[in-house]
Formats: sequence, C-alpha cells, structure tokens
Amino acid sequence: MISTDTLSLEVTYRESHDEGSFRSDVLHDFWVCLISRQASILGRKEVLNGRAKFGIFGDGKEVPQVAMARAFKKGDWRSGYYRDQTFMFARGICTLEDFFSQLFADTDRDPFSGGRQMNNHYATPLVDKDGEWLDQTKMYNVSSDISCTAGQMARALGLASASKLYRKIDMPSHKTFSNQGNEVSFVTIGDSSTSEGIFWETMNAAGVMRVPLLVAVWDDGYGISVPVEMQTVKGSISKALEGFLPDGNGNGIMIYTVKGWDYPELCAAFEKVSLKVREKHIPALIHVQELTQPQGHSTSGSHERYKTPSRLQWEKEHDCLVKMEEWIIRMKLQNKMISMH
Ligand SMILES: Cc1ncc(C[n+]2csc(CCOP(=O)(O)OP(=O)(O)O)c2C)c(N)n1
Ligand SMILES: [Mg+2]
Repeated sequence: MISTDTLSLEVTYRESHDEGSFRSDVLHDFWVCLISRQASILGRKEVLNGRAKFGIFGDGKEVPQVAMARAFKKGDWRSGYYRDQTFMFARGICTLEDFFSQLFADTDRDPFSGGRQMNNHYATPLVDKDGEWLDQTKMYNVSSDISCTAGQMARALGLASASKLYRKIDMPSHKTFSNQGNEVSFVTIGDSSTSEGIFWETMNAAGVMRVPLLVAVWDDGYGISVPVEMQTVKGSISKALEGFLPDGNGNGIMIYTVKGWDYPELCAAFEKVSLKVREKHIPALIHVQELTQPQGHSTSGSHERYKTPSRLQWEKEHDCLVKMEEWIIRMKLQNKMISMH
C-alpha cells in the first residue's frame, strides 16, 4: 500500500461550481481530467512494479466523463464499466484514496467492494449502517459494476424501468427511491461490448418500453486487440442502430454522435440529451467516437504489439487531454496551468 500522505489531493466535485463562471468550470473539469490521467499512469506503474495484481484504467476517456458528470443529477443512476474513474472523481463519489485502495485490494479502505472486486469497479450503498434505506433521490447512485462486459446493460434497463413505473404510479411510501420518475439511468459501455446479445436486447426493450435510459458508448476503436471494423457491422454502432431511430410518435431510440475529445460539444450533448430523456422518457444513445487508449487495454498487455505505428501516432494527436488543452488555449481560458500529461 502506498502512503496516503502523498495522495491527499481529494478530487471532489464542488457543488458551487454549478453557479461558477464558464472559465472556472472548464478549468476545474480539465484539472479533474489531468488528475485522473495521472492516477491511470501511476496505477499501471504500481501493477508493473508488482504492488498490485492487475489494473484497468480510464485513460483516454477523461473528457466525455466530465461532460457526463455535469448532466448527472442527484437521484440519477449509473450502471457502467471499468473505464469510468474520471466520472467518479468528477462527481465526488470516488477519491484518489478510494481509487488506490481498490487497486491494492485493501479490505478496510476500498469503499466499493471491500477489496473483493477488480479495480475501477464502483458501487454506492443503498442502506445505512443500521440497514435502513438511504434516500436515493438525494444521492448520486451507482449500481455495483461487474466484470462481464455488457452485463451493465440489463441493470440499467431495470433502473430506467423503475423510474417509468414511479412516474406512472404514485407511491407516497416510496419517496426515497424516486422523484416521481424524473431520474435518468446512465449506462456506459465500450464499442466492442455493444456486440453482445444483452446490449441488443436492452436497446430493443428500452425502445419498446420507452424508459429514461441514456446509453453512452465509449468508442476507442478496439475490444482489446480486435478493431471495431471486425466487431461491429459497418464499423459503427450508431450506423448499425439506424433502424432504432424514433418515428413521428417518439417510438425508438434517439441517437447522437460526438467526438470524444470535443469538450464543448460533449457538454452540450450530455446536457441536452439527458434533459430530453428525463422529461420525455425516450431512451437515447450517445456514440462517443475517436477515443484513445494511451496505455493500451489493461496492464496485461501492450497495444504497441497490435496497433500500427500510424494508429499509435493518431492516438497521440487525438488524445482528449491534448485536444481539450488546445481548445482551452484557443479560447484563451488558460490560467497559469501546468500541463501534466
Ligand atoms: C462477457 C465477457 N466476455 C469477454 C470478456 C473479456 N474482456 C474484457 S474487456 C474486453 C473488451 C472490451 O472492449 P470494449 O467494450 O470496446 O471496451 P474498452 O475496454 O475498449 O473500453 C473483453 C473481451 C469479459 N470481461 N466479459
Ligand atoms: Mg473499445
């Protein structure tokens, strides 16, 4: 276990930032992204130096996650997978100490699974220490992550269905579970995991049942070593899903595409789409494209072995932190920032 003294920087989303200026919001988000990247880099080192058994990290997926965190309100649910540390930092549900405690399987300090889960597997409690229900309408809720890819889909659908029922049926004794169905169930999934059966079953059921489900696909072009063209029809999940687009009566799934390095577009997309999902209970999918894996898939391999030199170069240039920094400078929003990546 590394000393927590060196990790006292708690990455906590400050509620006051909602009212703050655009500039300080942007710089705050960028700061969270930079801290998160350093956590990924340090995490990999800890594993390769033999101090932790395995690591899988969210590097290359930071920017869309600060955007998603802005749209994620108290009462909402996230059901996701192992890339989401930046979202967790941004929403203040995970500190660096929590993050590394789970990496080191620390049974006393890992708040998500007591050292039982792989790293980057999150959860929030449903009950207090006396076994009484917590008020989920006042919390940022995370259903327990599991390692089988796409397994998060069915749970996200169940949570979205619950909100639909709570809007339809008034249950005064259940006020701590739902604010009259005004929650959004956010689910994150990788591009290659969208090939799994449960992804398609969930999309179909969500469209049929018209539930408040928002699917975010983190598309980094690979499922470990398999490129997306060999995994997804037409090489694009948003293209493959075109038949799901809503008809004139709002039956179907709203589908949007956005580049994973485009901070202002990502913020706008998550804000606008989540508002529609929340109000109208029409499910949506945001296909977040052109993401990267600066350190490869996990600590069990090196992507230099299967990605071409030109792909590796493209990833360097399209790293979402590089792109966000370029945009900050173009917009003249920078402070005395120290580039950490
Ligand atoms: C059901 C299941 N099959 C296979 C695996 C092994 N596995 C872990 S991650 C992964 C690739 C996932 O790729 P993608 O969905 O694109 O997410 P990324 O890691 O690229 O963000 C695979 C095949 C698994 N964990 N669960
Ligand atoms: Mg992928």
